Amino acid sequence: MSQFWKHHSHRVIPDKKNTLYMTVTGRPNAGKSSLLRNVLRRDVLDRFKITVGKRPGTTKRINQLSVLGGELTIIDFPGWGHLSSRSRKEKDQLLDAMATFFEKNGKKVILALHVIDIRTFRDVSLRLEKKGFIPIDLEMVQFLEEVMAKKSFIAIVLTKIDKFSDKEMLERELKLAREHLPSHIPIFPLSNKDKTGMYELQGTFLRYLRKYFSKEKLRDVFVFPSSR
Ligand SMILES: Nc1nc2c(ncn2[C@@H]2O[C@H](COP(=O)(O)OP(=O)(O)O)[C@@H](O)[C@H]2O)c(=O)[nH]1
Ligand SMILES: [Mg+2]
Repeated sequence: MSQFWKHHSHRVIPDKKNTLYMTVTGRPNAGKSSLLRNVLRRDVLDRFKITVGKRPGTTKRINQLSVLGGELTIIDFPGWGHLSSRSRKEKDQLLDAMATFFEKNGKKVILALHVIDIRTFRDVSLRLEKKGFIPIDLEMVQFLEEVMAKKSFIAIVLTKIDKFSDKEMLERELKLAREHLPSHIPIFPLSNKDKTGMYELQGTFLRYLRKYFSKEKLRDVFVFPSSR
């Protein structure tokens, strides 16, 4: 267990018995809620209080949604990373709740998507790395790997690729991210806006979820790329 997460394991998210979990994590504004809006069916979204925000930290609470007759629980974690002293307590409480949840239920998390805004990668990760800190995104991914079962699926989603009008610049940022993220974890660059790259992510995680649930059942919850 990395030092960082050791300090954050007190608060408890109510546990549910006999459910598997799909989690979405990432800094505020990374595009977590937008991603869920793209992969979940509309009627499912209507039950899930997902807000997509312009301001960082819009999703303040931990949103949980029970699907597939209670067999799968989808969790949209709020972002963390506000360092202002006013929100520090809130941030600590959130990290506590997340760490506690993953330490208790990690083995039941079958699918974890960690979301990073590709535009912030260079700044946030590399600046920290230069100062001798492990970037928090990297730390989160390592933490997920530690607590989840070996056969579970972890992916890193790099969002907002549509923001690059210069394709060479995008390629450079993606290359940089690939060099700094663990090479054994699949990376999906995509746009929540124009849906570029969405198909690859959906295809991969839906194929994975079919190990647990029938295609018919999954169709009740997730958008299948072909049915768009
Ligand atoms: N252009 C663009 N904007 C995005 C993308 N993903 C998210 N956004 C925008 O980024 C902001 C934060 O998104 P949100 O999903 O609420 O982030 P969250 O805090 O991680 O849940 C919103 O204004 C979204 O519309 C993307 O791939 N491309
Ligand atoms: Mg959100």
